Amino acid sequence: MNSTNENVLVILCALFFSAHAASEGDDDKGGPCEIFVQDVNNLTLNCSRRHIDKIPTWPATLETQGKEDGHVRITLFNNSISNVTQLAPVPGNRIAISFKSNKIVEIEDDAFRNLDHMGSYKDGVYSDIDLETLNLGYNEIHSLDKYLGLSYLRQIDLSGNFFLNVPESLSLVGDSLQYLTFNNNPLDCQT
Ligand SMILES: *[C@@H]1O[C@H](CO)[C@@H](O)[C@H](O)[C@H]1NC(C)=O
Ligand SMILES: *[C@@H]1O[C@H](CO)[C@@H](O)[C@H](O)[C@H]1NC(C)=O
Ligand SMILES: *[C@@H]1O[C@H](CO)[C@@H](O)[C@H](O)[C@H]1NC(C)=O
Ligand SMILES: CC(=O)N[C@H]1CO[C@H](CO)[C@@H](O)[C@@H]1O
Repeated sequence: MNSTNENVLVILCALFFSAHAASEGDDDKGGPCEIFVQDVNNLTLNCSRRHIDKIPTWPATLETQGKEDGHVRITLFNNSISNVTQLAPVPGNRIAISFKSNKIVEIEDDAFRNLDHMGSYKDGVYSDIDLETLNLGYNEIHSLDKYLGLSYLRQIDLSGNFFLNVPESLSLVGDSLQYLTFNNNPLDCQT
């Protein structure tokens, strides 16, 4: 009886430690995101539901799988990221990013510098990378800095945040912006 119980315990412990070791091993292979190549022009970086609270580094193999003029979709849906710090460059020139359902309070001034035409300046030329779609829905954002300078943004989703008014910084992307989603904010209609 006792020895059976001990054996069960030993087996349970062995299972627990091997599962633990396996998940640590995955992290070592290049961060929490998975790459999906739909076709030569479209790549998705799935960083959704990874229990991460910081902007991750991209998998090391991304560099070789992307295409300079391809579309890249990055999804960070349903994590607990609170601070959007600078994202690493991605190989591609039309970028869409979703941060939907995180805990974002703060977006650093240089967060999207590596993904924006005007921000990303290397060897004397501006890059061809354009961040076109940005989903910041269902976070805890009160304001958007005017320094973001997203020169080619076409779509932004700011729904489900804590905005009291439509951020002035959006006028800076007025030329390119085509779709703004802004429902479910505590808009102060007096002002
Ligand atoms: C794949 O890329 C092409 C442009 O090369 C684009 O028209 C198409 O919508 C993309 N498909 C997906 C699923 O993103
Ligand atoms: C992304 O990964 C998460 C976690 O593994 C999974 O639940 C989700 O279905 C994936 N999304 C896509 C579009 O593959
Ligand atoms: C966000 O991250 C930056 C860079 O690591 C740091 O300087 C800043 O204080 C952070 N902000 C918050 C609200 O944690
Ligand atoms: C919007 C959404 O899908 N939220 C889910 C995110 O993940 C947590 C668990 O980590 C769920 O409880 C939420 O419902």
